[in-house]
Amino acid sequence: MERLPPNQRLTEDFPVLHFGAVPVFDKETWDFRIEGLVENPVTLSYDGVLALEKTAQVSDFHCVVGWSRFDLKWEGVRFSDVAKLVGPKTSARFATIEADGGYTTSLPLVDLMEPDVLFAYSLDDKPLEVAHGGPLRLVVPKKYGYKSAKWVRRVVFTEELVPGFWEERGYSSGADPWKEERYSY
Ligand SMILES: Nc1nc2c(c(=O)[nH]1)N[C@H]1C(S)=C(S)[C@@H](COP(=O)(O)O)O[C@H]1N2
Ligand SMILES: [Mo]
Repeated sequence: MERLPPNQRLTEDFPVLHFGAVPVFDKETWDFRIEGLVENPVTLSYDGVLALEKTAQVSDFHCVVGWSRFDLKWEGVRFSDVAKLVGPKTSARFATIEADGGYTTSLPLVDLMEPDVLFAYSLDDKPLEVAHGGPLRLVVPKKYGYKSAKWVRRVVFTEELVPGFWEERGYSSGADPWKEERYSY
Protein backbone atom coordinates (compact mmCIF):
# COMPACT_ATOMS: atom_id res chain seq x y z
CA MET A 1 0.00 0.00 0.00
CA GLU A 2 1.17 3.52 -0.84
CA ARG A 3 2.54 5.13 2.30
CA LEU A 4 2.30 8.76 1.17
CA PRO A 5 -1.29 10.07 1.16
CA PRO A 6 -2.58 11.65 -2.09
CA ASN A 7 -0.93 14.93 -3.15
CA GLN A 8 1.56 14.96 -0.27
CA ARG A 9 5.34 15.24 -0.74
CA LEU A 10 7.91 13.65 1.53
CA THR A 11 10.22 15.84 3.58
CA GLU A 12 13.33 14.60 5.42
CA ASP A 13 13.24 17.24 8.16
CA PHE A 14 10.37 17.98 10.50
CA PRO A 15 9.15 21.52 9.73
CA VAL A 16 7.91 23.75 12.55
CA LEU A 17 4.49 25.18 11.76
CA HIS A 18 2.02 27.01 13.95
CA PHE A 19 -0.01 30.15 14.31
CA GLY A 20 1.16 32.77 16.86
CA ALA A 21 4.01 32.78 19.35
CA VAL A 22 5.70 29.84 21.09
CA PRO A 23 4.55 29.86 24.74
CA VAL A 24 7.05 29.86 27.62
CA PHE A 25 7.00 26.68 29.74
CA ASP A 26 7.12 27.24 33.51
CA LYS A 27 7.05 23.85 35.24
CA GLU A 28 5.88 25.41 38.53
CA THR A 29 2.69 26.92 37.12
CA TRP A 30 2.02 24.56 34.20
CA ASP A 31 -0.96 22.25 34.57
CA PHE A 32 -3.01 19.87 32.43
CA ARG A 33 -6.75 19.89 33.11
CA ILE A 34 -9.15 17.20 31.92
CA GLU A 35 -12.78 18.11 32.50
CA GLY A 36 -16.23 18.63 30.95
CA LEU A 37 -18.58 15.62 30.73
CA VAL A 38 -16.48 13.33 32.95
CA GLU A 39 -17.13 11.62 36.30
CA ASN A 40 -13.83 12.65 37.82
CA PRO A 41 -12.18 15.86 36.49
CA VAL A 42 -8.41 15.86 36.99
CA THR A 43 -5.67 18.50 37.10
CA LEU A 44 -2.16 17.13 36.58
CA SER A 45 1.26 18.70 37.08
CA TYR A 46 4.03 18.00 34.55
CA ASP A 47 5.43 15.32 36.91
CA GLY A 48 1.90 13.96 37.25
CA VAL A 49 1.76 13.48 33.47
CA LEU A 50 5.16 11.73 33.47
CA ALA A 51 3.91 9.39 36.22
CA LEU A 52 1.07 8.03 34.04
CA GLU A 53 1.51 4.85 32.01
CA LYS A 54 3.92 5.58 29.16
CA THR A 55 3.42 4.45 25.57
CA ALA A 56 5.88 4.68 22.65
CA GLN A 57 4.72 4.84 19.08
CA VAL A 58 6.30 5.41 15.65
CA SER A 59 4.12 7.14 13.07
CA ASP A 60 4.04 9.37 10.00
CA PHE A 61 2.92 13.02 10.11
CA HIS A 62 0.94 14.74 7.34
CA CYS A 63 0.41 18.51 7.22
CA VAL A 64 -2.55 19.79 5.23
CA VAL A 65 -0.32 22.26 3.30
CA GLY A 66 1.32 19.25 1.64
CA TRP A 67 4.36 17.94 3.49
CA SER A 68 4.65 14.55 5.11
CA ARG A 69 7.34 13.23 7.39
CA PHE A 70 7.84 9.51 8.05
CA ASP A 71 8.87 7.64 11.20
CA LEU A 72 8.58 10.03 14.11
CA LYS A 73 9.04 8.25 17.43
CA TRP A 74 6.71 9.70 20.05
CA GLU A 75 6.46 8.83 23.73
CA GLY A 76 3.74 9.92 26.07
CA VAL A 77 0.35 8.96 27.44
CA ARG A 78 -2.43 7.50 25.33
CA PHE A 79 -5.58 9.60 25.07
CA SER A 80 -7.47 6.42 26.04
CA ASP A 81 -5.47 6.15 29.28
CA VAL A 82 -6.26 9.78 30.14
CA ALA A 83 -9.94 9.06 29.40
CA LYS A 84 -9.82 6.05 31.75
CA LEU A 85 -8.53 8.33 34.50
CA VAL A 86 -11.45 10.77 34.27
CA GLY A 87 -14.29 8.45 33.20
CA PRO A 88 -16.21 10.14 30.36
CA LYS A 89 -19.97 10.27 30.93
CA THR A 90 -22.12 8.33 28.46
CA SER A 91 -23.28 11.65 26.96
CA ALA A 92 -19.68 12.59 25.98
CA ARG A 93 -19.05 12.05 22.25
CA PHE A 94 -16.32 14.60 21.42
CA ALA A 95 -13.40 16.31 23.08
CA THR A 96 -11.93 19.75 22.53
CA ILE A 97 -8.20 20.08 23.04
CA GLU A 98 -7.06 23.55 24.15
CA ALA A 99 -3.52 24.83 23.88
CA ASP A 100 -1.58 27.66 25.45
CA GLY A 101 -2.08 30.71 23.23
CA GLY A 102 -5.70 29.89 22.37
CA TYR A 103 -5.33 27.22 19.66
CA THR A 104 -8.04 24.55 19.81
CA THR A 105 -9.05 21.46 17.91
CA SER A 106 -11.89 18.98 18.40
CA LEU A 107 -12.33 15.34 17.51
CA PRO A 108 -14.91 12.59 17.98
CA LEU A 109 -14.00 10.30 20.88
CA VAL A 110 -14.01 7.32 18.48
CA ASP A 111 -10.98 8.86 16.74
CA LEU A 112 -9.24 9.96 19.95
CA MET A 113 -9.58 6.51 21.56
CA GLU A 114 -7.43 4.93 18.80
CA PRO A 115 -4.31 3.34 20.37
CA ASP A 116 -1.94 5.58 18.33
CA VAL A 117 -3.33 8.85 19.76
CA LEU A 118 -0.94 10.20 22.39
CA PHE A 119 -0.30 13.21 24.55
CA ALA A 120 3.41 13.22 23.74
CA TYR A 121 6.26 14.63 25.82
CA SER A 122 9.15 12.99 23.97
CA LEU A 123 10.20 12.86 20.31
CA ASP A 124 12.95 10.61 18.92
CA ASP A 125 14.15 9.74 22.45
CA LYS A 126 14.55 13.38 23.53
CA PRO A 127 12.26 15.61 25.57
CA LEU A 128 9.86 17.27 23.14
CA GLU A 129 11.30 20.62 22.03
CA VAL A 130 9.13 23.64 22.73
CA ALA A 131 8.99 24.47 18.99
CA HIS A 132 7.36 21.08 18.32
CA GLY A 133 4.86 21.50 21.16
CA GLY A 134 6.81 20.76 24.34
CA PRO A 135 6.15 20.10 27.11
CA LEU A 136 3.03 18.29 25.88
CA ARG A 137 1.29 17.92 22.55
CA LEU A 138 -1.43 15.77 21.07
CA VAL A 139 -0.42 13.41 18.24
CA VAL A 140 -3.19 12.06 15.99
CA PRO A 141 -1.29 10.19 13.23
CA LYS A 142 -4.35 9.30 11.13
CA LYS A 143 -5.41 12.97 10.75
CA TYR A 144 -3.81 16.04 9.15
CA GLY A 145 -1.40 17.83 11.47
CA TYR A 146 -3.78 20.56 12.59
CA LYS A 147 -5.46 17.95 14.81
CA SER A 148 -2.12 17.39 16.60
CA ALA A 149 -2.34 20.42 18.91
CA LYS A 150 0.95 21.64 20.39
CA TRP A 151 1.29 23.05 23.96
CA VAL A 152 -1.80 21.24 25.24
CA ARG A 153 -3.19 22.47 28.57
CA ARG A 154 -6.82 21.39 28.72
CA VAL A 155 -9.17 18.71 27.42
CA VAL A 156 -12.93 19.24 27.57
CA PHE A 157 -15.31 16.33 26.94
CA THR A 158 -18.48 17.51 25.17
CA GLU A 159 -21.72 16.19 23.78
CA GLU A 160 -21.54 18.22 20.53
CA LEU A 161 -18.60 19.05 18.27
CA VAL A 162 -17.09 22.46 19.04
CA PRO A 163 -15.22 23.58 15.88
CA GLY A 164 -11.54 24.28 16.52
CA PHE A 165 -9.22 27.07 15.35
CA TRP A 166 -8.65 25.80 11.77
CA GLU A 167 -12.00 24.05 11.52
CA GLU A 168 -13.64 27.47 12.04
CA ARG A 169 -11.46 28.85 9.24
CA GLY A 170 -12.51 26.47 6.48
CA TYR A 171 -10.53 23.31 7.19
CA SER A 172 -12.25 19.93 7.34
CA SER A 173 -13.48 18.47 10.63
CA GLY A 174 -12.75 14.99 9.28
CA ALA A 175 -9.12 15.80 8.31
CA ASP A 176 -8.42 12.31 6.93
CA PRO A 177 -5.31 12.55 4.68
CA TRP A 178 -6.18 9.33 2.85
CA LYS A 179 -9.51 10.80 1.78
CA GLU A 180 -7.91 14.23 1.22
CA GLU A 181 -10.36 15.90 3.60
CA ARG A 182 -8.55 19.25 3.56
CA TYR A 183 -11.35 21.81 3.39
CA SER A 184 -14.96 22.07 4.43
CA TYR A 185 -17.20 23.25 1.63
N1 LIG B 1 -1.00 25.14 19.49
C1 LIG B 1 -0.91 24.91 18.17
N2 LIG B 1 -0.78 23.64 17.75
C2 LIG B 1 -0.68 23.37 16.43
C3 LIG B 1 -0.70 24.40 15.46
C4 LIG B 1 -0.84 25.73 15.94
O1 LIG B 1 -0.90 26.71 15.16
N3 LIG B 1 -0.92 25.95 17.29
N4 LIG B 1 -0.59 24.09 14.12
C5 LIG B 1 -0.92 22.70 13.71
C6 LIG B 1 -0.46 22.36 12.37
S1 LIG B 1 -1.29 23.03 11.06
C7 LIG B 1 0.55 21.45 12.15
S2 LIG B 1 0.94 20.88 10.60
C8 LIG B 1 1.35 20.92 13.27
C9 LIG B 1 2.82 21.12 13.02
O2 LIG B 1 3.57 20.55 14.04
P1 LIG B 1 5.14 20.80 14.05
O3 LIG B 1 5.37 22.28 14.13
O4 LIG B 1 5.65 20.05 15.25
O5 LIG B 1 5.66 20.24 12.76
O6 LIG B 1 1.00 21.53 14.51
C10 LIG B 1 -0.37 21.68 14.70
N5 LIG B 1 -0.57 22.07 16.05
MO1 LIG C 1 -0.52 21.85 9.21
